[in-house]
Amino acid sequence: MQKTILITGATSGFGKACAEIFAKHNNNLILTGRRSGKLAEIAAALQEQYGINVLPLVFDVQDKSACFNAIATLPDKWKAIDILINNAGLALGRDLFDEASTEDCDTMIDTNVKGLMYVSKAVVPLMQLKGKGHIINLGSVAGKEVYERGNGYCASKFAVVALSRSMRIDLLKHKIKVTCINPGAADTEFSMVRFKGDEEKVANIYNGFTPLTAHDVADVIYYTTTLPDHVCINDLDVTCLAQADGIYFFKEEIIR
Ligand code: NDP
Ligand code: 8X3
Repeated sequence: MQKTILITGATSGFGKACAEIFAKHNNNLILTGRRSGKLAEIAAALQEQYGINVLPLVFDVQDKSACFNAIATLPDKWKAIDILINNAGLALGRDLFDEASTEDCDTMIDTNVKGLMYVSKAVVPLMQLKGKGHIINLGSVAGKEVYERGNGYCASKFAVVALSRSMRIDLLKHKIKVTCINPGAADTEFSMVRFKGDEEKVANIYNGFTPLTAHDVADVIYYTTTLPDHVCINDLDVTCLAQADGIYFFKEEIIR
């Protein structure tokens, strides 16, 4: 059955790969992000390749009224959202707590936690009207274990894991599933954003091991949405072979 999937942060990485796999399986997509050019390009390419409908929406998830307005003004035919993928997010910096930028920390909390909450709170009433739904939150292994210099980012992802658990309990009676996917190191634009375009720092991050790709994670996410109505994957850690969890990494030298 053709579904409507809303994916935040669909201009790169996991969000873009999710858009591709859900499009390939003939679903209609609402794709969001801040980079309007990239979003329009991705939307046009998926529509052409798979013959599905794509609605691109440009807004910053940190902006509460923009989030609620984007969902409130959806054309009627786009309101029946089956699956929400709360993927938009970022890390900024990898500094000791006493040296880390307070502004970076604000941005991570505002995006990863508050943005996820705003979009979910805007979409849940539409799922309640349908009598079912599925919300997928992108947590992280950084939301399960803290690591040195992870402070603000780890805090934001611990919050995503906690919020997912709490949403799952509260939304149970509405037949809304809540899945928290917790990836380990994945080679996307994530590190370039985290290190603010410092190519030298980013160059060695994935040396000595094979990281996850965006498609690895999107495949797992897609799988969690294909199960029978009564079956829920609630919380799932996904790492590459070199990584046991948020701390233990095996490569030529231990990096944490
Ligand atoms: P990317 O940087 O490749 O993609 C991030 C996406 O989020 C982009 O589409 C970006 O779009 C969007 N985004 C960021 N900030 C905002 C904002 N304020 N408003 C709207 N959209 C925003 O990273 P990943 O695909 O790797 O990351 C996706 C999610 O997965 C994040 O939540 C991240 O924390 C998490 N994660 C990543 C891991 C990794 O190692 N890569 C591992 C574990 C979790 P735009 O810039 O156009 O707004
Ligand atoms: C991103 C993975 O290990 O850089 O969430 O924190 S990690």
